[in-house]
Amino acid sequence: MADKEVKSIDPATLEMLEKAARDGVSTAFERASTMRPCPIGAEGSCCSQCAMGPCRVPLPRGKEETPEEKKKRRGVCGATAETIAARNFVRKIAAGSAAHSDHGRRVTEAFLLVAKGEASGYGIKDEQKLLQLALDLGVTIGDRSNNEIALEIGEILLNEFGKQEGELLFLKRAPLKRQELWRQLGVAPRGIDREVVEAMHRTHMGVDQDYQNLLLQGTRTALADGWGGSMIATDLQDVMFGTPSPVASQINLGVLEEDEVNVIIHGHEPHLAEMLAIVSEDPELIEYAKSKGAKGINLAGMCCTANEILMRHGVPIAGNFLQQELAVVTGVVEAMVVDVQCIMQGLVSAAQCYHTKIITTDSRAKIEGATHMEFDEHNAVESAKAIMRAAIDNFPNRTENVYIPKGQKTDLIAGFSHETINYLLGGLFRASYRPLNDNIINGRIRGVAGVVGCNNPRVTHDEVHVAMVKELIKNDVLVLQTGCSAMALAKAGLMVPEAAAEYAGEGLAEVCETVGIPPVLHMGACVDNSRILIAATAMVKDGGLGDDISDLPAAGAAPEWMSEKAISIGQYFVASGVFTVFGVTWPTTGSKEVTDYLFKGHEALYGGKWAFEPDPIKAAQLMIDHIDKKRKALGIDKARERVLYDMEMRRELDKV
Ligand code: BF8
Repeated sequence: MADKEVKSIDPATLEMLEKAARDGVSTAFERASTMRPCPIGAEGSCCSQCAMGPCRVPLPRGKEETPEEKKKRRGVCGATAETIAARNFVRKIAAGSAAHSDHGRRVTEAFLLVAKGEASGYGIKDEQKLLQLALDLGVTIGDRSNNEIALEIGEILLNEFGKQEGELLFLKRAPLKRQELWRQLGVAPRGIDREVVEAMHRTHMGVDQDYQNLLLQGTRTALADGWGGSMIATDLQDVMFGTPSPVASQINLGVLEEDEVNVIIHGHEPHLAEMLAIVSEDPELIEYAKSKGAKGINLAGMCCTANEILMRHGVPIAGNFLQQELAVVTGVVEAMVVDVQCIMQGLVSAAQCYHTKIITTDSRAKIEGATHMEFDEHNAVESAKAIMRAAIDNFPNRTENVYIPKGQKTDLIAGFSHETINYLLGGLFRASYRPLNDNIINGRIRGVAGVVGCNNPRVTHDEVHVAMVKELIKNDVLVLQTGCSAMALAKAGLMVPEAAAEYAGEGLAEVCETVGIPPVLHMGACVDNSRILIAATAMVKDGGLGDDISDLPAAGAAPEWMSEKAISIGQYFVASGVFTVFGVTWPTTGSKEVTDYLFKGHEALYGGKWAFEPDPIKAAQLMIDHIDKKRKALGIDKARERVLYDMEMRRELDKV
């Protein structure tokens, strides 16, 4: 691991941090070094649910707690450290699930406008996926028009949010054994909003005060995210905007252009980004940009919106979460257009040092000091054009204080949706995961890992992601990625097919070279973790690797997490049967019982469990050990041993 004082492993980030310091601009990196995390909050031992507190029940420092001391470690209402840690954890899940699901709801509402012909500029781009969705949901196809089918699908899926009874329809996509398990445990979500509301109710003062029971509701709320809100978002976005297929692009702050109008779209929901991608090529607007002295319009993405338009349009990415303020520090960004989630309020004060306009576009997310230009899906083209014109009008206001870390951009291939992987592996006419399963069974591929999630300035930016993924692929583990983690690996040059020969173990490299894919596959934004659930289910259904997700030689990780959404994602992966490792910090350490329940007890319940390991190599090793344990249980460890022996020999040969 690099020195803790090293802020990032990314040279572009380091260069821009120097400029930020010269310009006197505050960034998250600098604020993190002056703001020590509250140790009581960090371990989940602060309860602020009522005005008798906030109550702090931290573990004693530097000594073992006696049973007497433990008895006294309670809030004013008598809540134990267990109840408090579980409440805090479940509230994080509720917030994360709400964020992904409210995104899903907005997508569904936009989808309904499209179906009714009331959203100019949008349409149904992936008819095949629309029809597949109709089959999945029991919607009659017959000789109905796409819009009629879409209308019924949209209404069914919108109902998933407010449904009070039954269970979410997409749960049926999971392996049968998993569905049964969820029913037996009483964690099958009934309706998305209902589970979030119930989680908030049960964590209110004086309600659920049994940590295991609280965490069951945490699971139900998280499943409502992964197999509900997020999955709905992914599916409907694919139908409206196209299912991603392999696309080449570039990433990092070097994608900004000195002589063009630079517009960065930042946030999560892709409707506006889609429209900006289209209008950025509008000849009239390009002429308008020229009339202001620019050579053209350069659109780039930031955070998950970036992933959405990268996957579907190849729009370059300016950076991941911790680079948002640094993009402004270049001095060449005319507008940073934001919608919801992961948008730092610090952007506005950074922008005050330059000419950059921070444009908020969603009534749910306004920022004091930003310019608000509400995006209206009914008039999407006009709305997007107005925003683009505001950016162009700002070009003449640029000062001399500009610096782009030139050359700091890396090639990448993205667009690995579940459908694309299926097609690449099996071919158009018999798309399947069979070749992947076969290569896992014969040991060329040891297993599969999902490495996802955020950046966090408490650790060296991007370092933990990159070190973990390199260790995994070196050990023949195929890595699936989303979110800011995917961007870290793309910047490090691992998302091109040539990376297989350079970084992957012999078996994985051989498979990647045969299929022509990188050893690290970019599957999209954080809501697209639902694609990983579907891919895992497809592997189960293809046979030979057990009959549930928990049987697969697979693991998950969010090594630089910071967001409540990451906790929700982690919990739905665990509850879907996946061993999931988080880095940075762990939010329940204030209660040994709760932590043990998540780290050990959950395995007996779900076949998946949590782990915490901040060291990326050790964390990767935990994942590999888990994968090997699953290989052994499946009786496919022998094939792998032979390959390992070959690798040993190869290493010996390398030494000669
Ligand atoms: O949803 S990975 S920092 S951008 S929360 Fe945010 Fe984390 Fe990035 Fe996307 Ni996901």
